[in-house]
Amino acid sequence: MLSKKESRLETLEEYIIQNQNRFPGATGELSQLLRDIGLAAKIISREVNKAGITNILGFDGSTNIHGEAVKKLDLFADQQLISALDRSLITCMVISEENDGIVRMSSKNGKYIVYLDPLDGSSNIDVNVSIGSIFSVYMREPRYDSALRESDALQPGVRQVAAGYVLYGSSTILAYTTGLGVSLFTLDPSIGEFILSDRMIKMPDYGNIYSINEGSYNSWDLGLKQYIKYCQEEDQESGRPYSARYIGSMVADIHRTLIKGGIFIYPHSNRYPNGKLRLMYECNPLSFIIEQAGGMATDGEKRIMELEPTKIHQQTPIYIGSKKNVEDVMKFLKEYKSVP
Ligand code: P6P
Repeated sequence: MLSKKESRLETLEEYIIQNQNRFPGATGELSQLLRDIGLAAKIISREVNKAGITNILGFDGSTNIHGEAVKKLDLFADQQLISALDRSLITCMVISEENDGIVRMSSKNGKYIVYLDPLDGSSNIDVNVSIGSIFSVYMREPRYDSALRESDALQPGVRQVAAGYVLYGSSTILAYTTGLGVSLFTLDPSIGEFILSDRMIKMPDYGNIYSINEGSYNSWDLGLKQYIKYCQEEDQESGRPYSARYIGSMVADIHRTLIKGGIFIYPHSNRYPNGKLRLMYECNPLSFIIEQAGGMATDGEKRIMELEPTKIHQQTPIYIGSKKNVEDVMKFLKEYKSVP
């Protein structure tokens, strides 16, 4: 939390402008894009927080490209974020979990490409568990023609120029990074502003929480089974047994990991041979945030942000969190890799 002397209210807009001045030659367009996302987040937060009393809960009858029933709030969030980004004409295309292909924006010449998971964890909407929005921003590659192609969007996570999430929980929190550290903002609904609550946050190097859906235990690699067994053993010096925490909403699980340390794992399994979580609009942006806060994110072998994407909706296993915890699980995966 901010010290007393820093308690002067600093809004997201003020902070973005100040941050922009740290980029020589900044045009202010990325700042505008981040403000657009902040505006959409306020509108989504209002709907999420009153969803129980309007008829926006439940399903709208359609399914997304993954065959998942789309909830009304998913659609609302998708529409709010896309229209907010479209208005400032600096984004040329959006890729969203809720849309099959690329969404072409009004301006074909916008310099940014934005990936969105408009409302991640939507299976939790109807049971009032925290959900989140995730965004990831790339520069459009200068090319010989102005035609927009899906391939323009297939860039590794290390090329992100900004990324972040909004967590709609007991309060609404926005976290973002442009590569100069991670800052957190808490929405004050009484004034409709995101207020700076943590500047340049650093996560614990080591934590005693592990987060994984143990329902898929039987299809885990032996190394992962051995690591979880290690987490559950008594060892006071290392703070084991760890606590198990799993919300089933990635933004909420990652936010807890950012604040308290530990590790979040979504491995490959029989049901999800390539992992369930999406590389481009879940794993890359959240890995950017965690790395900027001093943590680590891999697919069990390689750094998430160095994976070369081949499809905009591709999935990947992910091991993400405090550096020491991720290093520990990778040791187990490597040690037991050749064991049948
Ligand atoms: P499971 C939510 O549907 C989500 O995409 C992530 O937010 C979350 O981490 C994961 O899936 C939960 O998946 O298989 O544990 O229900």
